[in-house]
Amino acid sequence: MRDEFRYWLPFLTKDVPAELTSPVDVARFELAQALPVVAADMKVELQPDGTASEFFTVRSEGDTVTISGGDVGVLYGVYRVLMALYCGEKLPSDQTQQPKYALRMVNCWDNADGDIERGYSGRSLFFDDGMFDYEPERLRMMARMMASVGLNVACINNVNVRNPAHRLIEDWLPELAEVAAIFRPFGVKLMVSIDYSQPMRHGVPTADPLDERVQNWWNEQCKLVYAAVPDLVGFLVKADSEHRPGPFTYGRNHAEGANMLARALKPHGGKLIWRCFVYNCQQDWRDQKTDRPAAAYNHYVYLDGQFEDNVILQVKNGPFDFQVREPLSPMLLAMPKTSLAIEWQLAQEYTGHQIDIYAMMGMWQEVMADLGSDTIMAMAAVSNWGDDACVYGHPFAAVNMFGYGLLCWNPDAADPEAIARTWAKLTYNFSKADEDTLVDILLESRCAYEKYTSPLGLCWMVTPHVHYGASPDGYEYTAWGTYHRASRDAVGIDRTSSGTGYADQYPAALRDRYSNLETCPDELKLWFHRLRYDYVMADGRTLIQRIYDDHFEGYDWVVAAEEKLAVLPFPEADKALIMERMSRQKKNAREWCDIVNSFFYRFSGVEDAKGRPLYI
Ligand code: GCV
Repeated sequence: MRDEFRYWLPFLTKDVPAELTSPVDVARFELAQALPVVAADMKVELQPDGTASEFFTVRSEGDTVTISGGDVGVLYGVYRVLMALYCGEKLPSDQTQQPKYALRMVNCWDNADGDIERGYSGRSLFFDDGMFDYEPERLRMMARMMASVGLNVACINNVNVRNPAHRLIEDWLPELAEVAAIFRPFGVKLMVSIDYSQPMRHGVPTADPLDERVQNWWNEQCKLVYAAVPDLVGFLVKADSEHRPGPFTYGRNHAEGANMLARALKPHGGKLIWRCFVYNCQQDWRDQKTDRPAAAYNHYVYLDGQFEDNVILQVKNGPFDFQVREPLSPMLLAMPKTSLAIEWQLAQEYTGHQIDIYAMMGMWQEVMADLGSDTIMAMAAVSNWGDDACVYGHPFAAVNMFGYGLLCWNPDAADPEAIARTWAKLTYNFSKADEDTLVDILLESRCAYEKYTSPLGLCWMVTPHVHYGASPDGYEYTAWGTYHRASRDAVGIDRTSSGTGYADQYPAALRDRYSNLETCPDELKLWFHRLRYDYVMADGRTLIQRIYDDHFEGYDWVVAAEEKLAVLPFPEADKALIMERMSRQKKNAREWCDIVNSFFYRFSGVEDAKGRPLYI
């Protein structure tokens, strides 16, 4: 069995032949191989309508099922029906489904040298040694996993476009077209990240978006790109962010910068996905006025309504950078006249590197509850794939890709427990009791990780650059705008109107919830407030005791999870990997617990009420 099949598609045994070029052919192929495995007595009929539409209708009566819909929709329907049958679910008598968002994107941060920025599961599936290098079967498998949960866009290269990745839209267009052809039968279209200063590699002396020579270069380049890949979704751009080039160099704002590219893409039906991860990464840590989370709102909100209609602003879920817990990015609630996409990070950069378990469904649910699913029109997520035998680094990290697909399909129905349970059933098919154990571990994993690392909204206590392991002061005196400002008496930053004012960027209800100490959730208390160590929390514990307790409890959870996982009947290959990762997670949790607790003990001088060891 190919490794990839292990994760939620256990009923597939054969690779999809390269000759199959339409979603309907793929749908028939998948059905033919899987139906005898999942429901040998069932008769399934496909009724594609010949359009590229993504909806599907499932009708079932007795042993007969009909799946109708658009050609891609029928493929989605087949995967859904196969998964439901495998899980023993009753099929609906008549149900139509269609995705909430037209763009359900996976962003790969793959570099042309084969390295993956923030990749924790091996090397690139697309590139090696400065050029395209891929195994078509493996890409087909990735496309298939995407289609099985309704994901439909893959951006194949890193948003930090490092030489020679700019060649993707230049002399590598024939190869790009070949990769697009591999993904196409699965309803997956490609997108590429481009370098804003790309014209300057070709004799244009500037990248000023208002300069005609720049505009002409992009207009001509887009003609070539779309001649090679007519269904390319468009370009993804990281500009003026972390030293990437952008319009600010020329005194232009980001509407002027984005619109220039959007106009070049528009005649071809292309979209411009413009990332809003823009902040001052050369801050003086002594500067208490500049507050990094406020940056994106300040750069973009005043431009609402000024973007071309094929521009989508892609905004990270939180205003910092994929920390273990963050409030919703306020700019997502402040641009009603602009198309917005939310960006998640499946790659566990700050959340355990796919060594520690961290299932993301709970976070999605919380953020979407504050956002409302109609506020945005697309979703993106940084991929957690690589060329490891276990594509996801940790087998359990696969639940994040699986769940992300379901989230994009219908965020209002993306129940964390249902996602975890379905994934567990498809992947391991345990007894109910064992499945419950696994599901509980997945659902609890996020809060456990938060507890032994940086609870209460602390953020940024990771080892600099690597972002795994504890270093409470590692980012404290740096230029990145990442401070907790712990002192002898207190910790945290006042972000209310009496402090940096960041909380005022939210609509009144959220602003008040966060600004008021009583209503601000414990998990974000130190995100929004500076508190003394003897501050008494709602449950009667002091802040310092809560910090100690969380760390010890987080570690204890890991110890208990290891014991529970050790007796679950995982397939051999997974078992070894899971237990190996678990022992690393335990070591990591121990380090975090002791380092952070000692850090605060040294400041506060307060002993742990329960007498557990704190180190001087
Ligand atoms: C792709 C963080 C990461 C970077 C990443 C950046 C981004 O800063 O550490 O590796 O760069 O976010 O999202 O652009």
